[in-house]
Amino acid sequence: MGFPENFLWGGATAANQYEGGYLSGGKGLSTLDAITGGSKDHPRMITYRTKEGQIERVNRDASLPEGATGFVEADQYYPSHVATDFYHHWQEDIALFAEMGFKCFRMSISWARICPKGNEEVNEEGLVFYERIFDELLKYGIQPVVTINHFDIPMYLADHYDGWSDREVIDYFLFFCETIFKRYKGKVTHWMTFNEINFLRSWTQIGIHQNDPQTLWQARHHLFVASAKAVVLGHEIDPNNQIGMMIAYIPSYPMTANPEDVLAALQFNRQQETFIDVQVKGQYPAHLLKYFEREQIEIQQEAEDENWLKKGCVDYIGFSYYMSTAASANPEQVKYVGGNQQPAVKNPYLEESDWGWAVDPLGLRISLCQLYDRYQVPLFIVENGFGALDQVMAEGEIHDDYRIDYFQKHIQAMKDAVELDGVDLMGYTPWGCIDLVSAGTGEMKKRYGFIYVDLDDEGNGSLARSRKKSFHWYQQVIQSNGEDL
Ligand code: P53
Repeated sequence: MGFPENFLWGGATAANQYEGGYLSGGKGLSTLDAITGGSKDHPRMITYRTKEGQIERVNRDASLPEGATGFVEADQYYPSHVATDFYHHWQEDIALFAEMGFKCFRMSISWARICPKGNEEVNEEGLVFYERIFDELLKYGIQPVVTINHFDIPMYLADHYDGWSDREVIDYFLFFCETIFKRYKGKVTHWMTFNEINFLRSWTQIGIHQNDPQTLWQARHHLFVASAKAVVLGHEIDPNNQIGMMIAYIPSYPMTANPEDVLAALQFNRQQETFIDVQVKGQYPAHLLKYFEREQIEIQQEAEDENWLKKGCVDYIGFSYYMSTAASANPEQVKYVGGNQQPAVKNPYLEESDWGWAVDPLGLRISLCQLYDRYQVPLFIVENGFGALDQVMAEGEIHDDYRIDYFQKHIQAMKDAVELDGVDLMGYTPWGCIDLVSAGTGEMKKRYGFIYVDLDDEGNGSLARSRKKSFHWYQQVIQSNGEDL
């Protein structure tokens, strides 16, 4: 009973939110380097230069006008530039992960650090940077779990191409994949292609200049083909490679037993499951093809694309789980946007974090069941966690009991799914195991870590690391293989 012996306990991070060193060691600019800090009520802004040379800003979810170029201003604060400085603290941080007993560590490789312009020019210093990190992890028996692309694209590809809506970007991406698969062969065997592929929709994430449905679905088609080709290539280079997909999973419940609400929830959930259908079953679901027909969306495909999608099915489903949501057929009710979700209904049965994310541990068991019943491939929870304000006490300690409570309940739900429902679960990597910059708001004060980093929303702080109460708690969870919660 309990978790399997080889269960991958660990933690998760992403380059743009953790690494920093944004222009060090030969790294090129990434789109996310041009996005300012923000807050729950003030969206992050993309800064760009117009054709006339003027500097403008738009909401980060918007797309850029044609010809605009992502731009970094001297007097603005861009949290990705230093982030929480893994670039200079990697040895210290990995030692802390080892102390917690991590079996794996999820991180992403910055595409612009390996290919500064996103094209076939390779930055050897960047390759060496990650190589040292992988060696250091392996020294402690920690398996690297690598997200190939987490929420950004080299700025050059966004400026000189139309980001992912341009088919040529597929080949540039595959060149990047080939470079890292070959270089890290034997060191990294766990990979996933695109982080939260269902959330990619803006200039910062995929470099597109408009985000109408036609452009967006064309870009998504290219992402699917690129992901499938990467899976095939990764298996060819090393048959030991396990290559997964990654989706943000926010299950929706019908607000009432009214069948119309049930249908609304089904339609909400489909929007996410579509992305799994393509990557696990290797084809577009029927309802999506009907949607294309109705909306007159025409995807430009090449003859072999269909075959690639079939051949490049993933080995596992990686997903993030933070919250659930509710759906109603009544448009009056569908106004509320909890956290960073799409329009939905507030669930009166659940409490929310300070950022409006509905806390729902049982929803994790429900998600695991839904996904496993439907797809029958191994699952990997690659993000879960509680973004909260932490208070540093006089002696420097942080009593984050609210975080322990969140994890205790979610790990119990995950355990039930394994023990009672028979779900095949590979591992669990809580998000931001060390404090890092929030993707949604760019804040530091929205913290997820077991390890505290001294840095505030304006970039002040010593970057010193310290152990929170949850650090010791998680250490004991791992040591007991999830028995001692
Ligand atoms: P932050 C929204 C909802 C669910 C997952 O998010 C999300 C987001 C994006 O805001 O993204 C993932 O930092 C993502 C991470 C991100 C993490 O969730 O907004 O993969 O990069 O940091 C938490 O609190």
